[in-house]
Amino acid sequence: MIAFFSSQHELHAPRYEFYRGERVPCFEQPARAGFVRAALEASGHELRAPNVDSRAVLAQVHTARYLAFLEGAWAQWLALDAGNADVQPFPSVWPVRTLRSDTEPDNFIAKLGLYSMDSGTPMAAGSWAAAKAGANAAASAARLLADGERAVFCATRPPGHHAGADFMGGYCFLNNAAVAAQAMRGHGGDRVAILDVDYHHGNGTQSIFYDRADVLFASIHGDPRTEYPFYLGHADETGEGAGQGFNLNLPLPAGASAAQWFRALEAACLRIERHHADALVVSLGLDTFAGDPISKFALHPDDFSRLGARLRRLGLPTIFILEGGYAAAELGSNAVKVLESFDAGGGLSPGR
Ligand code: Q9C
Ligand code: ZN
Repeated sequence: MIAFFSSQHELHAPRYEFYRGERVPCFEQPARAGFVRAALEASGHELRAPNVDSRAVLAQVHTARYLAFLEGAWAQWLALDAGNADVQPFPSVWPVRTLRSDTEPDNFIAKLGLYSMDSGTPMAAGSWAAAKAGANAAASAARLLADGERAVFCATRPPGHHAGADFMGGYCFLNNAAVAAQAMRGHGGDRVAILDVDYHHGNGTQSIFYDRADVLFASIHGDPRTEYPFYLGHADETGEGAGQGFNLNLPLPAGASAAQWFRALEAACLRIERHHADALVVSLGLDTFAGDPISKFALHPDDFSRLGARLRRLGLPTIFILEGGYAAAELGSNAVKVLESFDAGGGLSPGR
């Protein structure tokens, strides 16, 4: 399978995040992409640099003021104090209920809070460049699909599915899956389905498409009653307005078995089949792995093969987007399991 990979990802290398008040090394670290790259190369997949500028599509899924803030954020941070080059900015105040989010404050940390859902998304000098390269990979994959490619993998980091139209969060800045889906719409696909299999609910992707019938969002994830992102991802979120019925959340309790997970996958696949999509975008988080350090599902490497085989049976042109997955050493081999079982047998399946 063709994979898009950009070495620009390395420019996003924050040194720490917070966990229960302590500084801890970032779980979402550059080595993750290194393992994915190595596994792809070792198994003979073709790596390409992104070759499409996502700027126009980004403007369709994110707000202009959020994109302007993200692009200029590091320069604003340095303008506060040249010593900030070695310091990570974190938000400390947020416009929650009763506070205004329509006006952008001048204060940098106040802006950072306006455009953040959490304090768990550390920013570094090259975060914009790395995130933009990931969005470019998603746009590049969409172009390849429009040109007839069966499936493409975007080996991107930072991830994207927690990023909403105007906020970052959960290690995510730009919503690569939303870019891929929107780009497929731009290439003439009438209906797109997004399947999010990351352990964490893809709140950003859900919110971007919540009132739309053209992009179905289906997600299997840890129950938000106990799992991040906590404030979205419940089963009763089914879409609104024209999008009513085009959002399917399948939360499972932390600790759910592989058997439970595959029952949910079957429900998601049946809903995707009913959507009669022209293309599928898979938010491929691999933090469902039993060995993941921050997640509580129990998938093993063979289960990732089973996932790829089931997705192949949907018979759809497919863009895989890397999301989470924090057992870095196993991330590449688990991703390759999905891609290779999807590829097995070649072209579009006879079911279509
Ligand atoms: N001590 C994705 O998988 N909380 N994001 C982590 C760890 C946030 C995960 C706490 C998890 C966000 C893309
Ligand atoms: Zn995740």
